[in-house]
Amino acid sequence: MTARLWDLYCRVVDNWGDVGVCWRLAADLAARGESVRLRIDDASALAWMAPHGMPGVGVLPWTAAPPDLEPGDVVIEMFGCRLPDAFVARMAARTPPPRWINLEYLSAEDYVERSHRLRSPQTTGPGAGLVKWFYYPGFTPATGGLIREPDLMQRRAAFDARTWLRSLGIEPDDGEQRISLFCYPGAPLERLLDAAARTPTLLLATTGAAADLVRSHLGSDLRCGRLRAVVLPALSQTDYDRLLWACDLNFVRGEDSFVRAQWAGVPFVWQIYPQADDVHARKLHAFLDRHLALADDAAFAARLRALWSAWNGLAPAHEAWPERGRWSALARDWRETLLRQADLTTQLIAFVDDSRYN
Ligand code: TRH
Repeated sequence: MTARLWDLYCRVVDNWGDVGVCWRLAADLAARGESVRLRIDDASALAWMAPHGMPGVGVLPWTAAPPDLEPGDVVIEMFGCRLPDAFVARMAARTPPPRWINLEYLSAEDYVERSHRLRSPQTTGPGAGLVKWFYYPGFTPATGGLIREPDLMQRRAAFDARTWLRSLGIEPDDGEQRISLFCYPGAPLERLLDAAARTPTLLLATTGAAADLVRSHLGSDLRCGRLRAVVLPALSQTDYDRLLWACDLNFVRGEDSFVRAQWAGVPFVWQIYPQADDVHARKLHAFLDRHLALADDAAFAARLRALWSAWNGLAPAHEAWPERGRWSALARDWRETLLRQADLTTQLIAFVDDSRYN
């Protein structure tokens, strides 16, 4: 099969998830022999997120009038970022026209299964005559799946936390629980610290908002009770995965780290990207509904939902923490469920090859 040429357009709204997801997809496509041009308006985060780049991925600036490049075989409009008209016009002039896909944000809500692979004929504008396809990632076989590199589980299984932590200059203590923290400003960290400081805990705070919060709560010695904290530098995506694998509990946010925590297979708490009108509350509970359907105890499920709600400022501070043994079992069972569905890149390539979706 000759390698296809994929054009991925990415507009960085804020935070790191837009570029994070786009890079993972571009790199995963290239690792499977595809050729990818990632056109992005702010590639600065890739300097630390993917310092070595990826053979097969060209990163190009998304300027107002992109250079006259012949559109590739597939054009992916990431998160509905709206392609430049001049490029769409060239897509319409190409024979055959490229497959045009709008890859949407991740959600567990029911509308995703109904909307996945929706056909949208373009009747006006520079793309008149073209068809745009809506592609939704998701948690069920009726969706486009989740990004999962083919060797991810093998790498996860072969990982040694102690060795990796030492490579960062961190000496792990077997008696400590290890918690990673990646959150938005304003996360209710004091509740987490109060609970975690009662037992020996190593809190690994990621760069940015998490580090700032930890410093403001713990001061320069980064300790409270039986908890000690370490502030990490900005990690590559590969090392961020290793951080999640090295911990017993992961606090994640947004979209990409949220998915990567699920592949880590250990308990996690998700801080969802806040949206107006509590739209994010519906998204959070839609995920919990699916996730907790695997929980075998109603009281445990209620405690986990209460913890996630409090962490997202959607409910008063939670009381009891979920029992860790059940929580670990849920994380493993949930990952097993997800591993049974084809990964996003495999499904996307099959979608592009499927003549029914021309
Ligand atoms: O940064 P985020 O909050 O991004 C958000 C979400 O993507 C959200 O859906 C979107 O609407 C909003 O941006 C605009 O969280 P997320 O999605 O986890 O992306 C963070 C990326 O940064 C992810 O790819 C992991 C990566 N990362 C590293 O590579 N190294 C690090 O040290 C850290 C902390 C993160």
